Amino acid sequence: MKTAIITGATSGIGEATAYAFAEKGFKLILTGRRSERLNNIADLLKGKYSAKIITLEFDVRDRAATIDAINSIPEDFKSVDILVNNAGLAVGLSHVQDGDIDDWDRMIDTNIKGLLYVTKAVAPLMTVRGKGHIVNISSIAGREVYENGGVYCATKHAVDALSRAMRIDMLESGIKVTNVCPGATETEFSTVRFKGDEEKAKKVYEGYKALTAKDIADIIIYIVTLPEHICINDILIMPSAQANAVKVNRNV
Ligand code: NDP
Ligand code: 8X3
Repeated sequence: MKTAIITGATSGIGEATAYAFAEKGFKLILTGRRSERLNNIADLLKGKYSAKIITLEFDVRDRAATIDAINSIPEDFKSVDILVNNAGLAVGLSHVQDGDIDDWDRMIDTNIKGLLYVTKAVAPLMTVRGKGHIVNISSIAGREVYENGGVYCATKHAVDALSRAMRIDMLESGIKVTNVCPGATETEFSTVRFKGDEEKAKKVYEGYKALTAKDIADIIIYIVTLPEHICINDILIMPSAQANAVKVNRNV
């Protein structure tokens, strides 16, 4: 039975990935800041799939809390096979010259530094066994830049660069690295970007069929259950109605 850690498992892609992994019989370590949600999801999955699950509540921006949480993983969950570095967010939309520096800090600290802290803490659990698979959630925003999204796009370009770097650095430790780039996926992402404005968030997904969190989770399951000798290095998944980061056909 394989063991997976999923960061940001309290909603969206992370939560859907937790469901998909539990259905396949993985042992799970689910993480996030909202402990009530984490525990509810864990209870549901234990009930539905008899899944073996522990939850770790921490903020990936907090270096000490991240290290402590990973170090607290009990012995019977320590043989980690898969890390899904999913926790992340966009906050605000603005031209760089008008940007809110607190928003920049939240994005950079979560999407880049948080991903690095988690990776650094988890990697020894893989290197000691000479195998593992890290799945980093980047974005179409890691492939393109768009107006008003500069800092978020920069963080996701950094995830792309780190995925490529990790693939080189971890090759001889037997660790596979996959960079997953979703296009528009309907989750809490836009509500967070618009700081709780649900009306604005809803408009992002109007007039076309966006991806669902489950669509991405199903692809992650495919990626991590391929034979050991195969690694999907990089994958870009878009809704059929989306051509690039900004061009969406809203008349479908
Ligand atoms: P959601 O807002 O639904 O989920 C984000 C998750 O990240 C939550 O579980 C949240 O948990 C967690 N998270 C955020 N900040 C922190 C933090 N500081 N510490 C720990 N956990 C944190 O959005 P998505 O599911 O859409 O986002 C998941 C990933 O997918 C992100 O990296 C995002 O950039 C990426 N992505 C999303 C796309 C989209 O269109 N939705 C497209 C491309 C990429 P909690 O608040 O409980 O801590
Ligand atoms: C989320 C997708 O296009 O809003 O990463 O940047 S986008």
